[in-house]
Amino acid sequence: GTGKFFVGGNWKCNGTKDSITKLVSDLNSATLEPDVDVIVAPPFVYIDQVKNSITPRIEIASQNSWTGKGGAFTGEISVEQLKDIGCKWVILGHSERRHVIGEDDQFIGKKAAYALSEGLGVIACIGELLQEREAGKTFDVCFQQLKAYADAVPSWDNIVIAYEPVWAIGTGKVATPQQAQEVHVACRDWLKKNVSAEVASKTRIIYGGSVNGGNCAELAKQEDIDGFLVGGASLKGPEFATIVNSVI
Ligand code: G2H
Repeated sequence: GTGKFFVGGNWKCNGTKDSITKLVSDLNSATLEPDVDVIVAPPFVYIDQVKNSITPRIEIASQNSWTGKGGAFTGEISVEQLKDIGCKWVILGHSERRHVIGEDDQFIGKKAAYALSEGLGVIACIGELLQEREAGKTFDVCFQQLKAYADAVPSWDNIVIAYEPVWAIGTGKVATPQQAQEVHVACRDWLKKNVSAEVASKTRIIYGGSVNGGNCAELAKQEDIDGFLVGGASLKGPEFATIVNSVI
């Protein structure tokens, strides 16, 4: 793998004050391998609660951020506000935002550039739809999404790429370790050709899509899988700890 293993828990639009109190307490009592960056991304409204109760061993991400400074943008949350309540990271370009909400590459690139300029780390998601995979367009789609980030950001120092094939998200249908590895290698190669050899060798590429306690170990063995972005299984403390501890 490349760099420090990175495991993010994307809680999506799940949880209540009570269920999150329980999840945080389970995470606080879990044994986590020291050599792993561990991040959780609660829904906005619970970030403050989580930040005030979770072990400092685990950093907080938001699941979205606005493209610029706050102001008259009803319903949006600014990067400055996220920093103010203790976020260190933001997940951007998640397939649910691309395909359910309708965010496009340019909009996502703008958000990434602004978040980075303010010092947040960006978990930059990419990934193909099932029909794109079946049409043999997986690499094209991933490269186009990578290019949108590359065109927008001044530096890759604070970016982790999350490859999440859309057909594997929340479906229980995980990519095989070989399928994931193949795309991770292709993305690294794209970075080498289009950004720099240094960025290609330093940027962590994590996998997301139905990762769980049972399949994480095989995926983690792949040379170019540098961690995971976990949805459903991150809502269970002990299982999330198992995934964190799958670091080789
Ligand atoms: C992919 C993943 C986390 P899940 O979206 O971002 O979710 O593990 O539930 O497929």
